[in-house]
Formats: sequence, structure tokens, C-alpha cells
Amino acid sequence: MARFLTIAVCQTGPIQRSASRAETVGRLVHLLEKAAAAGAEIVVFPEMALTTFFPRWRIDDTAEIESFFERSMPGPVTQSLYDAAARLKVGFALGYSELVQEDGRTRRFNTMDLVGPDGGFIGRYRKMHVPGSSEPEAGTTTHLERRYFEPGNLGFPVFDYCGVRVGMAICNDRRWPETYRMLCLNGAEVVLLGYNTPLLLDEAPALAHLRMFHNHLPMQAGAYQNTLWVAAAAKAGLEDGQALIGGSCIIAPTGEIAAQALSLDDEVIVHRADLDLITTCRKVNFDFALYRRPDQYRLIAEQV
Ligand code: CDV
Repeated sequence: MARFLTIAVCQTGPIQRSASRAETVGRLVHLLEKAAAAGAEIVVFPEMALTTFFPRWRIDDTAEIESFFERSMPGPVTQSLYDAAARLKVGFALGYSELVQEDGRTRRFNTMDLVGPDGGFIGRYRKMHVPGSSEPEAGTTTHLERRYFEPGNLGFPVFDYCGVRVGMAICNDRRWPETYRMLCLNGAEVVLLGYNTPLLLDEAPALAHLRMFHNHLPMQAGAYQNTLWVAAAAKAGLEDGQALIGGSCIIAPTGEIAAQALSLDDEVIVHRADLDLITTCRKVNFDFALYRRPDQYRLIAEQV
């Protein structure tokens, strides 16, 4: 029997620092409702979808830093999104900043949770490739993710979502071939991804015109080379004075962009993903069972 999954990417426009969590969650519920009305079976929201992208600032006050983090999911404010998922029977992947007591200490991760169509927790991913620095560096765009987050400690897990194997990735992860390769090796058929990407980087003004190309290039290559569906949601537009790119998209295992957002605002794009295309692409080009064998790679390593 043919297998399909209708995927919606819910891009958001900017989420200003002045926006309350309740206001932002209301926006996400509205997007989820639009996605459900369009037939979506699963939805992906951006990285850090509940707040502004605060690592653009150096903040020293612990209470102020922690105000951007969630201590439990769902919490009192986010509960309505989970209730909406259960009401609409559409699950979602949601990026947020996670504060957790683990190994006897407070830890902070840039996280994405997968929630089922019953509103129940399915699985968690913590961003592995945490970019930027912990202190502002002269001549570079202030991007202090490493000040606020430690790298993920969960690897690249893959979860069962209504019979479909789903993995997650967050922003800078999408630029690394390891991300798709690990998810593919772990059995993923669909990768859900969220990002916040500044339009301008002080350290590379000459590359500014390639920003969107470099957004799509690794995701299309990752999808093609690992025969996966990739669905990526941007937080876009002018957020607290910083321009973030849009370009949210759904990419087929052929590497083609099947759907793409056109705005820099709240926008839903939907595509009915043919999961059998994965098998077709593997037959045509990528017989992983034949080539992804340790002895095969040893042979290649000896030849180089
Ligand atoms: N949020 C991110 O991880 N952003 C990075 C920027 C810093 C380059 C990205 O790869 O889009």
C-alpha cells in the first residue's frame, strides 16, 4: 500500500522580545489550525519558536537569561498548543530553550520536541552543532549561542510517528552532512528542522547574496544523498532589529524543493510527501545495504 505523510511547515514571522509567551503560543495555535485545515498530519515550527532569538545579545543576569527558557514541556502557557494538537489530531515538532536539572546541575539546551497527534510527548532532540561564541568577538556578528547552551547529549534519535520514522535537527545542524547521515543511518524517513538565520554576517559581507543559496544547498544535498524528506521552518523577518531569512521549505528525497514559503511572516506551507519515493531513490542511486558496509568503507579508506 502506498505510504504518504502530509507535512506542514509553519514558518513564523519575527517574535519580538516584547511579545508575551501567551501571545506567541496563540500565534502557534492559529498556525496549527491552518495547517490542520489544509490536511496536515504533522507540523514543524521554528527553532526557539516561543521567544525572540536572544543569543544575539550578551546577557549577564541569570534570571533574565532563564526567562527565555522552559522548565517543563508542556508548561502552563504552552499547554494550549498541546491541547490544540489533540483536538486537531495533528502532532508537531517545536523548537524551544530547555532548562533542566540533569546530572546534579542546571543544564541548558537548544531543544526540539516531537509531540504526537494525541498531544503526547514522543521524543526529544538537543542541538548538536551549537554555533557562535560565548563572548562577543570583534568584527563578527554577535551570536552567543555557546554562552547560553551546551551541545546536545542525545545524539540523532529517530522516533516512530504514526508508522513513519521521524528525526529532528536544529538550524546550524542543517549545514553539516553528519546530521543527515546519522539520521539516515538511524532509519529516518522524514527530518523536521527549525532555524533562525541572520541575513547579514559582519564577518562575511561578500557572501551575503549567497545566504538563501547556502540555506537550501545543504538541505537539498542532505535530502538527496540520504534519500529523506526534509521539512524546514524559519523564524523570519525583522526581529528586534535583526533581519532573519525566511525560505522555509519541504524538500523531497530527489533533492527538489516541493514547497517553499514566500513571505517573511507567519505562513503555512503543506506538501503530501510520498514516502515510497525514498525506496525509488534508493533503487536508482543509493543502495545503502550494498554500499554502506564497514568493509566497503575500509576499502575506500585504504585507497585514499
Ligand atoms: N541559529 C543558528 O544556528 N544560526 C546559524 C548562524 C549563526 C550561522 C545558522 O547556521 O543559520
